[in-house]
Amino acid sequence: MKQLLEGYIESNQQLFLDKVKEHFKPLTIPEQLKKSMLYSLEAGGKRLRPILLRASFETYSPNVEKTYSTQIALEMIHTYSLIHDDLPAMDDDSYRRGLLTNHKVFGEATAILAGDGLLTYSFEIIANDPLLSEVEKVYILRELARASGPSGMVAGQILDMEAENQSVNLEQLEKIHALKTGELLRFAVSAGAFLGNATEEQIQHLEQFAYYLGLIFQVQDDILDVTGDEGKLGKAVGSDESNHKSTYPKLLGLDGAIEMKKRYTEKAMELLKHANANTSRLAELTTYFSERDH
Ligand code: GRG
Repeated sequence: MKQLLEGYIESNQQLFLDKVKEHFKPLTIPEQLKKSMLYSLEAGGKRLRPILLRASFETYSPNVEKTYSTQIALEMIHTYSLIHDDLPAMDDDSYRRGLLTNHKVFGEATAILAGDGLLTYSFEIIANDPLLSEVEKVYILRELARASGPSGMVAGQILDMEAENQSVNLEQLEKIHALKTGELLRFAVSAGAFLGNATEEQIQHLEQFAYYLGLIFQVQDDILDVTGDEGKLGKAVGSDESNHKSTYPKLLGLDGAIEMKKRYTEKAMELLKHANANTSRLAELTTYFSERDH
């Protein structure tokens, strides 16, 4: 079962990279900007958001070609957010996805512009997709803007910054993560279901599931900071980043964080059970999110 899921994830990663090349090859933009955008976009990464979108689509419909532009746009926005998050003005990180961060290679000004380019080009890619109807384009563009913008991920980022060195309770921590990381995951699930012709009711149901999936993703991220290789090497306890941020293990202890992840997973699985569709792929991905080791 695990191998089948990994094969599914890997084949989509390869397809994803092929499609990225198709979209960037004809693009006539300043060479350094293109290099900087592609450096981060092709730098690896698990491509969890694209696979989630695809799995949600396939819950309702088989014709996945229709999802590629939205998969790419979503990952481009995620990548822009990581480039900007790594800048000295934000988290000031030197490494990401095992490589030097974008600003360490191209300089701060180019990294900012690469992020801006990824963000805006993502919308152009969707608007130009001949496989999407006008109604689908408007829906996807609006929902992507909402999830990534000042009511979504950007709001989560500023709340996270404001919470630095403050004591934060569980409710506040959940709010930060539901916005900062959860909104793009929610978009992945709802956009996939919408393009697959799910009903409004089915989409709303899956959005509730995606809320818990986002929290599972984040609590596991925090757990890995303590127990994974980076944690063992001291990132979780020694670095500036780890000391000023609120995390589940800091708030609840490691065992409490693991228990919380279990509760979120139960909620997510329960919601999937009542989704009125074959949600087995989404259930497998939920387990994968909860048990991932990097
Ligand atoms: C700069 C507007 C703006 C937003 C940044 C998402 C984010 C908001 C910052 C990332 C900070 C961070 C490390 C959050 C923890 C959760 C997270 C999003 C991890 C990275 O996502 P993965 O694990 O990364 O999917 P890969 O590299 O696999 O794509």
